[in-house]
Amino acid sequence: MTAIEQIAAIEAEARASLAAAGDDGALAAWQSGVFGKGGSLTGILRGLGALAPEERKAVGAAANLAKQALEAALAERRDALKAASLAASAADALDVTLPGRPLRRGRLHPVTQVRREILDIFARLGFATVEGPEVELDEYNFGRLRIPEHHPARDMWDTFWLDEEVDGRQPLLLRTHTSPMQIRHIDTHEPPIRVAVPGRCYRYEATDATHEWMLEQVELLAIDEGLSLANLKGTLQEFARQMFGPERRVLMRNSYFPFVEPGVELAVDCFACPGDNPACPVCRGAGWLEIMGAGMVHPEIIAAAGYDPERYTGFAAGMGVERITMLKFGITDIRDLHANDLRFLSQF
Ligand code: FA5
Repeated sequence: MTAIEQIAAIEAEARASLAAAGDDGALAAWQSGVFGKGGSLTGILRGLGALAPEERKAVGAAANLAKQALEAALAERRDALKAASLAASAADALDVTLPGRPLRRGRLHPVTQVRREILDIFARLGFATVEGPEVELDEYNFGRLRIPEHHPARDMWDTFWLDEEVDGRQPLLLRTHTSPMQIRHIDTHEPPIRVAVPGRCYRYEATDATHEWMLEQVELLAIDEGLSLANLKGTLQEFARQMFGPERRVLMRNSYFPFVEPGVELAVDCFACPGDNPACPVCRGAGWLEIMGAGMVHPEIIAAAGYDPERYTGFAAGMGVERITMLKFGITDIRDLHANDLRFLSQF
């Protein structure tokens, strides 16, 4: 084999082993195997001196060409390995530039928003918030509110009854209003009393645009010396002003509830019609939507709790939170509130 053939063989062999070198360590070993002290190409270059002058020129030129070509091949291989390793680490790396998936923000149910607003207004007027049981004794829901068994006023509040008993006491029912908390509260607290009682109530009701079988109420109870109907009226007017704004008209007219004397109800002018449309689902042409019953606490209830009704008087009110929500947001059908349709609920 001539020296030129030998150089070609070394180059071919070096190119093959370079292609097999897969990391920096292998590249360094290859480099010293070719260009190092005892390297294959170094051996040829070293032997040049022993050659005849004309042969030395040709072999030297071929050896230098081979050296340059192998150096270029090494640089190329190093770049290729680097690019491959970058691509591999990018493949399993976290791409921090990818935009996140947006979180859908929830919101409070419109009835919750309005309940909180009602309680905030009454808190500013000095009423503390307290709560009572939804499963109630007949005695508190009716009896002690002066609605004895077989009294026609029971027809106003038909409900769901339970077979269970609590501490041997029966009958139990789902409360029809928050008024039983009037009795529970005066039994356990001394005047002056000023409380607001939010909570769910249940009625055996034929539902329509303004009636549901489950409703929320907020009960108000104030007992003190010297309270009169004027205090009730002032409190409710201030509530209506803060809740609905000064431009909305409020009507107070007399009504009957066995546990108050005198009894009134509060209505707000209809938002859904000019007040004269008999087909209006909200007011049926009456022009007003009733939002609460109220009145002066019956003296017999104050006396039954152990207080002198000549000295202590009080007022109470029970308002429908869904009805107030309807007025507040212009909702024409109460049944939409608990139908759980997000397309409806997310508007408020
Ligand atoms: C009562 O429940 C009395 N406890 C209110 C009361 C309290 C009077 C204290 C005197 C003193 P009434 O049944 O009218 O009264 O209901 C009161 C309010 O609850 C109504 O004005 C109305 O806003 C709301 N409401 C009553 N029934 C329903 C119903 N089925 N669906 C939605 N809201 C109702």
